[in-house]
Amino acid sequence: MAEAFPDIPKIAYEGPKSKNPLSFKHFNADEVVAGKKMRDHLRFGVAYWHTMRNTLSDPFGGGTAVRPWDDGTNSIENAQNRARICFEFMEKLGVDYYCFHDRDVAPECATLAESNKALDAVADVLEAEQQRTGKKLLWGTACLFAHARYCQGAATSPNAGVFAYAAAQVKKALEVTHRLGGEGYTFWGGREGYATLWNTNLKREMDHLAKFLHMAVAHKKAIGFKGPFYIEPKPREPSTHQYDSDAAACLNFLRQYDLMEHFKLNLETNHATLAGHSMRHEMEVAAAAGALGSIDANTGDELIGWDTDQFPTNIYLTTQIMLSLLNAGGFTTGGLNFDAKVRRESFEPVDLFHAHIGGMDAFARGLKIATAIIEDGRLDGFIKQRYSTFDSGIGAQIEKGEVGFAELEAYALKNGEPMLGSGRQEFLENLINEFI
Ligand code: XLS
Ligand code: NI
Ligand code: NI
Repeated sequence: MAEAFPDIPKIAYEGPKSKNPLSFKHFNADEVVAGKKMRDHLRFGVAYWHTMRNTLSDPFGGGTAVRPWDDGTNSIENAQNRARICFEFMEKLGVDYYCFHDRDVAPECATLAESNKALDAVADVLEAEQQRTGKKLLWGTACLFAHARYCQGAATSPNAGVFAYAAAQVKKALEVTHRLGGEGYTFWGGREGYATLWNTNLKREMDHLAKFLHMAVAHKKAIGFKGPFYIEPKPREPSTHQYDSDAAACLNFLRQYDLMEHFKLNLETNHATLAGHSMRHEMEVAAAAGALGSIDANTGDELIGWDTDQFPTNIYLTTQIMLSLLNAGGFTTGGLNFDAKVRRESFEPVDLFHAHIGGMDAFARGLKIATAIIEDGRLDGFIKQRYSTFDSGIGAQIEKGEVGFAELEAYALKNGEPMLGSGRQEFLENLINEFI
């Protein structure tokens, strides 16, 4: 097989002074930062759907991507060839993980049985390539949103036959993920929501979604898959409203339907901003519930109100993400999956390298900066101090549940107006800038 990227060398770390665009300035895979190799902190993943399958079309025009290795057909051979090229890409880039949907790696065929066979045939290649290269599957998922049958939802479709089809697809995708040693499995419900409430029984749809996920848990146990399930929140797009709208809504859903112990969250930056939150907010909400699982690393555009899935290059953003991640103890099964695509104008294969290198370097800097902030201790010290009235006396009694309203009334009557300290936001923003 001819190489897909003959002119591109293996991307090496050359340090911040290098002028070579095809090198890392900050990501040095085996360098130890805060007690761990950078590759083990960051656990980068390539998103198969964007990197291997996105033609860069938009609602106003067809694809622009030039991918000389792809013959443009839906044949199994083309799919298998693409799979090999994905591994060539990961090897040159030095990314350790990848993520896929069933229908990105293999074609959807005329029948479910044929689609399953096609998926097996591509999984043969994925398995062989994983063994050859040591690359690993971060998570797998089923595409329950592209085919016309899912236009009114999958697990929340008003049609039971569609629910069954979706279940069959997840069953297979889960089995293939398990076969490939996937470290997790993701549910993103792009069509699990509604376009209008005039035709929707919201309660019934949410009940169905919960049933579906319980069945998935049962099947996971049946086949012995040990990795976590992730739910990926997103408020809208493609549906007008999606049930998994943000981290808090997902956690509430999981608790309501008794699914908490089986799920963590896969948080995506652009979804957080679509929900009107910062990524850090979503991470802190998930971490507080012990449900911070994995990250879809990308970014949106402030001037555009949809999921633009751009590669993250903003050091403030990566610093915040890495700070929350380090404070939460880092990844276990999760990683930083680049759920991002090159711009439509960036259609050459080499652009895929520039994009990933930029994202990896941005996160490497975020990791180093966050580590420096933590080691410095002033930020954390300030926050500790800010809550210190809860460390002893009446505050400690409140936290321990030793007092009620009557005792607190007596305390307030006796002590009068409390002495409140400044929040010092500007001071802290300046402090963070010392590190960036
Ligand atoms: C779409 C989602 C999707 C999931 C996987 O917006 O981000 O790509 O990550 O189904
Ligand atoms: Ni995503
Ligand atoms: Ni997305």
